[in-house]
Amino acid sequence: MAIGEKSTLSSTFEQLAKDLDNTTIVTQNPADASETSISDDATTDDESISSVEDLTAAVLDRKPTLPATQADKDKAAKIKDEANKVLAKGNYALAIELYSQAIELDSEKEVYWANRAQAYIKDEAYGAAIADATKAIDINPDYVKSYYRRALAYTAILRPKDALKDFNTVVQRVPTDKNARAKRDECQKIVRRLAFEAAIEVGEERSVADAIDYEAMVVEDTYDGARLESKTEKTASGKYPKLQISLEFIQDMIERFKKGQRLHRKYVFTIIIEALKIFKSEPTMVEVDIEKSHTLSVCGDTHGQFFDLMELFRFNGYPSQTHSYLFNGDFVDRGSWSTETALLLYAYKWLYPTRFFLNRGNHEADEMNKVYGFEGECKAKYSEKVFKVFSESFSSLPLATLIGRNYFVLHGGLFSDDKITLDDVRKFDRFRQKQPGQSGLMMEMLWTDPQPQPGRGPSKRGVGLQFGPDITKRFCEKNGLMAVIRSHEVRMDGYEIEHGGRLITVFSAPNYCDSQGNKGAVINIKSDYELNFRTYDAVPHPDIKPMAYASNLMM
Ligand SMILES: [Mn+2]
Repeated sequence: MAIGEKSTLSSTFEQLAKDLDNTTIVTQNPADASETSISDDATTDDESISSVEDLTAAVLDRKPTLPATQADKDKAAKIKDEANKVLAKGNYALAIELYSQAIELDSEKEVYWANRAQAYIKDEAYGAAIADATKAIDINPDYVKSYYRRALAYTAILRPKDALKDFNTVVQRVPTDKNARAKRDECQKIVRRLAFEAAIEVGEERSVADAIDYEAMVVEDTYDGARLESKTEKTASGKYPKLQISLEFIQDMIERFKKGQRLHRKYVFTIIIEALKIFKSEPTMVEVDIEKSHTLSVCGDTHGQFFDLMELFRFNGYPSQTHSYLFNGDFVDRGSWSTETALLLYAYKWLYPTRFFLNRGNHEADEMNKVYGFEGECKAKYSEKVFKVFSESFSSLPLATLIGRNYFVLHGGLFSDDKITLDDVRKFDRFRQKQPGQSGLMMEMLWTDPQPQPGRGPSKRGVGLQFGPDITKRFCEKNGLMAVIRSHEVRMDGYEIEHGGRLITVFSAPNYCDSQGNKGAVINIKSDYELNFRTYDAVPHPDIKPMAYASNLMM
């Protein structure tokens, strides 16, 4: 894995580490998710789901059926060489398949497990990567690459303490490895910083947004962009001037972003805070019907791929009073135009509050933004305060949208408990917890994935769980739904219809991370509630790589 450029994030970590040299490390608690009942009285037959440890135990328990013959070993070695080539070319799924074949033939060779772990990392199946790396260590504790890969996977699922142990092992065994040492140091800083933030986070909830008086901010005469105009608005306590958004302003904003220009900080704050106010007024599950001659377009992850978002609007139509959009989470992180993407979507939310919708994704969360780029990008292009206000807005985003009582749209998927109904989602108080956390209703809505097998299973990504076609069918029947629409996973065709037609994945970041070669997709729905899929390819963008603002650890 190549070492990334030094991000702005790391200098902050350096400063924090200096500040923290005398701070005692305390145990970090995951975000509080205790108010949901789903973990208490689960009625599923599945005994162990969702933890990386369970997945790992299953892999470790796997015993070879027969000792490998020399012929098996030779064949396995050849398949492994082929898998290495395929992995280098970026075909992760095929690489995983080939390493699996090698493991079938010769299951006691640590390299096959360690290499499959690397392929899983590339495929974002971090839980599976941890399990394989652990198996490789079990076979040969001296094969150092296994610790390094497991550390990367732990980092990716935000378990820096576990990652740190493995990075320490690598540094101890290979003291000359500068890359590993740099990652170890970075990881140590993150662990300290999280401990520090947990320590200063006391009960009192202060709103950064409330403390910002954006109306009073002055836009200098030298600013060459369009300006927001004020209109006098009547309130109970009198008449006040209030900034208004217009289509002209948004069009100018798009042109600025295309040219690599920034928006004035006053407008950045104004747009985020105006959108935040609207999110706060919306229910946890927004319910929309589609009127005659209107269209609602449902999009999946966009991940800061602003130029591809422009392509989507170009061929599918820009948002308007008769063309609604729903963006189903993960519009920030990874792509290096996440601020542009989020600001544009928020501006449309402000302009068309009852026509334009956003669901929260698992990347609209602080810990993800620290690692996958959005926090670094906010600091590089605007300021830390801009990130803080964005973070506050993320905590206010609705978690789901119900379209015409037919389609339940949410970022991840269904739940660990069959008892959960649409009414539970409707009633869920999302403001009681700011972050999705490690368990509970919000985490499951934002993180889970489908699986082809019936029942529930451990998550290959190491967070959440997987649910089968029977789970989806029961949920749809019980709640009177035609289907569940979710995003969260790349699909080569941009979308996939699974679980007998009752589960649809839609993903709108074509050529995800500039490397996956997938199409993007959008679902257009009119008042007949039929689903019409359109797909599109990635378009060229300025020469800035994905993850340019991400933590060095992820590069
Ligand atoms: Mn996601």
